[in-house]
Amino acid sequence: MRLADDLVLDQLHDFFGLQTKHSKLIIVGLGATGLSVARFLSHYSFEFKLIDSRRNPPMAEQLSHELPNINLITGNFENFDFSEATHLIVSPGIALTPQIKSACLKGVRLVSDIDLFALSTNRPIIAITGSNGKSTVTTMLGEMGNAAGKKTRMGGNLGTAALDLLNQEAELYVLELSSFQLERTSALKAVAATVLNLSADHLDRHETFENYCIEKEKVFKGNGIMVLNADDSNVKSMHKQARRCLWFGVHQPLGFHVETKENQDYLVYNNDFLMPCRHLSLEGQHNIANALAALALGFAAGLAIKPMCQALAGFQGLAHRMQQVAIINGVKWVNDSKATNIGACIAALDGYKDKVILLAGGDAKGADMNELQASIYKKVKNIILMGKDANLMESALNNGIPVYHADSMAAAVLYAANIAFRGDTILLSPACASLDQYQNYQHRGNCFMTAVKALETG
Ligand code: UMA
Ligand code: ADP
Repeated sequence: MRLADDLVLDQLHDFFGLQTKHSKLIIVGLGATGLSVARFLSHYSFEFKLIDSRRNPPMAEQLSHELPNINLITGNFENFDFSEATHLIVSPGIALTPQIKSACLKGVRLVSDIDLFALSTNRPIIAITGSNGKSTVTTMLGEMGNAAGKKTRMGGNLGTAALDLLNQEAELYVLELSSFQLERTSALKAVAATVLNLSADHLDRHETFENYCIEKEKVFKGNGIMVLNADDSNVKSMHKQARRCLWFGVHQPLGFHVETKENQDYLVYNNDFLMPCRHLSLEGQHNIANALAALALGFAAGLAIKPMCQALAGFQGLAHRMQQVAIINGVKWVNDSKATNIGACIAALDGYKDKVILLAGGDAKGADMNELQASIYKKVKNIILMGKDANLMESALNNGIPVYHADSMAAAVLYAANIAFRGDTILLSPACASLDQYQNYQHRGNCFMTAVKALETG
């Protein structure tokens, strides 16, 4: 639900000193976030400019259609004077450049779309971050909330910009938040929040793993319940004695965890056996961790356990995450294109008993590829590399596993098909971002699936 307009304006004023008559705002970036902020600020009659470094920003046409009077400036930011603003709303895809930081040092306030969202609703917010599993857990919780009788809206980094979720009917919001969004957010007040897990990602933006963890920890701003992964030492160290905290973990008997009874594994909370793990449609230990996290967050937000378990049992998973694409001549093809970092690729490989043929590579985003070595050594029999950092990956692996370099997805799929035997699994789990060769991870996954389907028909 959206608060009444005068209440929202009061909150914006109290928290950020925003005033419709006096504040000068600049929205930086015209993607999904920029457009949602432009709609929001227009609704409250704020004066603002919109800038984007690209000549033709993706939402320019939509903006001119919806808000034809907005001043959009395109082109390089280098000579742009950010200090002419009182407030900057910088889209998550844009790093905080020295010019932006220097404007902030001069007193310009940084506000995020997530801040604006948090100050515009009094409905509970569940906030989810982590290196991997965010979209899966956010979607699980969306379904759980609705099953438990609360009109639940989910979005944020998942896809729909947070401000576009605001509506009168919503009773619960579930937000997936990235380190980029959290970096510039200060007004979040989730009733329950989690960092699902931490492994190196986006180091090209955050420079060090420590910086990245500091940004992730901002999801716990406010006084809500902290939902913490007992299996992850970096997450565990975020525990604060003074705060209410709920634990989850596959390997630790704390809070929401796993126990075996009569040879069957169950999801358990304290001493209550909630549901057998085999009732989950999703495979892999990491998805058991995701289910436990979702239960803990829903419980913290007051959702009833029974409908949450029913929703979990019916949850079929998202495309491009360990998605079985086809079985051709007894060979299983799996699309895990969303594995855009090392942690996701390791989780995928660790879920297999037998060795697989792995398709990997792309943009490593500054990550140390050596961390993949152990899992690849144990679980991969052939590796096919593609993309910008293929050579970097090969030199980091250096473990005697046969490597083949492919210059296209079609060539990679064809090669994999030729070396596979009946009973093998061929897994696309790139451990890298896709943007060096594709529009996004969906595009990469679709190219993989098209190439696999071509084998079937050809
Ligand atoms: N860009 C420019 N110049 C500009 C503005 C943007 O070159 O002036 C580039 C950015 O560097 C980036 C791209 O445009 O490569 C998109 O940036 P953006 O901030 O405009 O993106 P939005 O369209 O607003 O989408 C953002 C999130 N994107 C990013 O953080 C990069 C979306 O997450 C999110 O769904 C959306 O807000 C709504 O909340 C996507 C994502 O890739 C899925 N997230 C990263 C991830 O999951 O790893 C963090
Ligand atoms: P995110 O939104 O954080 O990127 P997704 O749910 O989209 O997370 O999954 C991204 C990738 O991470 C997929 O390859 C998926 O198989 C893998 N994954 C999902 N949950 C986990 C987890 N808990 N730990 C490690 N990897 C995971």
